[in-house]
Amino acid sequence: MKIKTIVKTAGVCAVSVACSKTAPQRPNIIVIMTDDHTCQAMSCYGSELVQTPNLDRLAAEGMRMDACYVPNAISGPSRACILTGKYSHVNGFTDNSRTFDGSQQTFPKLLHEAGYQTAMIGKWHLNSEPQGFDYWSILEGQGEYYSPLFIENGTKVIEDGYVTDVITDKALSFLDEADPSKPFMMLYYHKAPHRDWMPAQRHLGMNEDKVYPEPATLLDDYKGRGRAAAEQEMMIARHMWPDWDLKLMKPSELLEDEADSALLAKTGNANVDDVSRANKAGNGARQFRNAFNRMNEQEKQRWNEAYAPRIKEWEAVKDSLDGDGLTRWKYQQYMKDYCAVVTALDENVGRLLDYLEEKGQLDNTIIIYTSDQGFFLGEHGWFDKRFMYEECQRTPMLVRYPSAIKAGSTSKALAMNIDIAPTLLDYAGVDVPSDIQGLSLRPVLESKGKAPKGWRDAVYYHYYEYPSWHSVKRHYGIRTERYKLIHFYNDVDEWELYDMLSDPYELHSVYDDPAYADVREDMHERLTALQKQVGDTDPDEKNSEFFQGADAL
Ligand code: SGN
Ligand code: CA
Repeated sequence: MKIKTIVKTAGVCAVSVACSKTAPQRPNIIVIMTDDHTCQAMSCYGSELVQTPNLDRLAAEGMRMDACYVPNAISGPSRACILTGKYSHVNGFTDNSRTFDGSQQTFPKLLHEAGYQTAMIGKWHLNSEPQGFDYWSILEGQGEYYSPLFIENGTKVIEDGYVTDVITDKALSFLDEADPSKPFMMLYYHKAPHRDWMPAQRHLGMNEDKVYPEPATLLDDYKGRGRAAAEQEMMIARHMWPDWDLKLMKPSELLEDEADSALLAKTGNANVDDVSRANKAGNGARQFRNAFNRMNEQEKQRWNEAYAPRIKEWEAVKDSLDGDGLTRWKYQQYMKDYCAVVTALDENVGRLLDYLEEKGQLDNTIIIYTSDQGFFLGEHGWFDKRFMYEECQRTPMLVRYPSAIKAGSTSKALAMNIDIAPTLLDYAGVDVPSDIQGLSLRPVLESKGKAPKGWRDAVYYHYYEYPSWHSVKRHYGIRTERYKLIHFYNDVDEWELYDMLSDPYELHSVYDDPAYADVREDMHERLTALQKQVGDTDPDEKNSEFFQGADAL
């Protein structure tokens, strides 16, 4: 008898006859999340800055989501949204100063209860211990690029090597030891390419001769928008530090400092408490010295050799550069380092894919690739994120699961990172609790990216961390397929409205343009309705109590 193959929804049943007799096989799950990796630095999204062949492979063999948005473009909050499938005002983790209430419902816990082996490896950044995992090994706070300190099932351990490689080593070890009779779910969360973009030894100097294309808005003058865009502190020219960000300290300035070492021994991490505060006062040099001195002698030597030409060039040009020239020069250095860090990331994703393939596990594993939010790579003259502007509200999302998702498909359906939890529960055959606010992406993934009838037609956003790093004012808003309405509040009360079709770079708010009066009214109504739907009513008032202040970071 010829068995008729009905490739239904993958992992549930591939062969109708077999289905009736054997228990359905549940898919393995890997969520790859990077930190501050943006679509503009992925060749599968059309980037000309860097080649990412392994991420491109994920896109070519799966689906590239082109309209995936975060509800709050900053690390801890984004992570909490993913874990819970709920917005920040519901899961309680509104800004990086919060402590995640680990007793609440999360999708890893639900999968664990359903028999999955669960692991969390890499950057966690939620200030409380992970719950719901059989194995966890997390970076402390932001983590370090070299000799990173991990907390592994509660014990601190410093690992030799480069953070992106080490996180992958740990991921592969977990997979090696996993019980083959059960499915696994692994959160494989990178630090890279977070500031201060320190490349791996093998990539030192790899981009030094490159000249990167400049984004159209690199020399933005912030006219046409309100105070928030003008008053932020994330300008490449003014807020990107030569010592920390651009690696311009001379070898003689990098010698280990006794006070720094004592602090390092105490905290095990240069990026917490005292150092972080010192950094705010402008002590990027101290922070970089700490990061640098985590390298061994050979690594330090190679580092110094690699950066010597850049330092020499800086000495020659620094007095003559000002304004636009400074932005341009710094932008080039920023891209050299950021892209080198992305290269290590891409290589390591390749290692993971090769491993799964070799073990015959690639096709029965749902792989999601995303970042905790997008990032500015010079657009508007900026680095960092936080704004509801497109470069960082939008985040990459690739999904590979060949038996359900057509290879090389793309989707314009409005997706959010709170959709990850219900999507994975859905595929694992676990009931999606009714309090989860995201939507299962399964109908989109399984119809070549087409949104089903009744799919969401807008996404909500709310950012809270102000006053703090980079001085991005608190704001909330709504984005529909065409328009974006934003309200900046707290020490300001300003609205912005963008027509993304005629102004994709968000340079001219049309909030006060009479031609947009009807759109403005409609968008206000939609925003109010959406806030009611997601339970974020009266947002200006409620949030005064949320942020604990920059000192709590
Ligand atoms: C650190 C960085 C900031 C960054 C925040 C939050 N400063 O404080 O530039 O915005 O993290 O980033 S640094 O001097 O330590 O590099 S997040 O991705 O973790 O939210
Ligand atoms: Ca981040």
